[in-house]
Amino acid sequence: MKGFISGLPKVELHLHLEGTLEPELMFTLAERNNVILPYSSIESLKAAYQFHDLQAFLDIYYQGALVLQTEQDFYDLTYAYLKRCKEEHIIHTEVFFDPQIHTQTGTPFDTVTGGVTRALKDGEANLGITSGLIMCFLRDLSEDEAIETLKQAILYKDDIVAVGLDSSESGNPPEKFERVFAMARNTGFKTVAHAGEEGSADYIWGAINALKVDRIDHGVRCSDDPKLVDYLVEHQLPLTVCPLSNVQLNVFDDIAHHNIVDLLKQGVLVTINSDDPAYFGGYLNENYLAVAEAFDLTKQEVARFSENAIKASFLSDEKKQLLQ
Ligand code: ES4
Ligand code: ZN
Repeated sequence: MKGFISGLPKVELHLHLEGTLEPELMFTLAERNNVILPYSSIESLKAAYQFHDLQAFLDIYYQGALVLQTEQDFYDLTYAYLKRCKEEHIIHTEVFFDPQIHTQTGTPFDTVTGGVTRALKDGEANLGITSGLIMCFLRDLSEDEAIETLKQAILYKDDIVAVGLDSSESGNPPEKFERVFAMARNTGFKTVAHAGEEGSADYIWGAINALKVDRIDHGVRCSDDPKLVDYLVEHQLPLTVCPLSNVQLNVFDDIAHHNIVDLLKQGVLVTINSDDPAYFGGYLNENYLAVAEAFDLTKQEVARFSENAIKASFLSDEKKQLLQ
């Protein structure tokens, strides 16, 4: 099974670039940029990676992301992930970035987006990996700040395929961003949103009805509402599920209690993704393997996840057909 999964051509749809910041690169960039980290060694940093919930993780994730400051830093981060994709046989990836983490602390939007897009272009030219870039709004910040960020993204319309919504879910429902998402859709961006990770099934309905999203990120709490599961099946609205992330953040007690295989069997268009692999201890192949082993899946069942990801991607229908 391990060999089958690593050889399987895969598509990743839920990956935060800042969540691929490995401890080694974090220390290198901290030194390069004269940032003082509150950890004396890579080991003590890794020892802090014990998250009891989403907020505990986000606190560490935002702190780590502050070592990223120059265009070259964003290039190096992105290109390191793409090299990892090559090793993992990921042929196409749609990646998130959080420009507001960086603009809030004085790094210009152009520095961030410029470094990321230059690496994505080099990744396609040199490694043959195609990609899409998804700009996320931080949902714990205001609507005005999201609008300001969207205005900057419009100048990169050719490089950004979609906008998304991430960060602290509780108390920040999708409806808060209804107007920004309408503006984004009218400009021609696709839309996605994190919903139903820690938040209830109502947040998933909010992402569907208020934000009119093309995919739901996580969405695992849909199981609490049978009508919602029916809706997801009927409309084949994709969920980008992140199994190891969900276990690390205590969304599920362990992988054997995860609902992804249940959802697959009910006909939901579920996909497997790695979320923040540098923090959650596993890139895409390890997420596939954890699910395959816990549920004793056949190769055919495992391949379904990869077929679903091709379907759920923002690739053109022509390109999807070439991959299927
Ligand atoms: C995230 Cl796991 C998760 N949930 C919400 N927002 C995020 N940003 C980065 N990882
Ligand atoms: Zn995520």
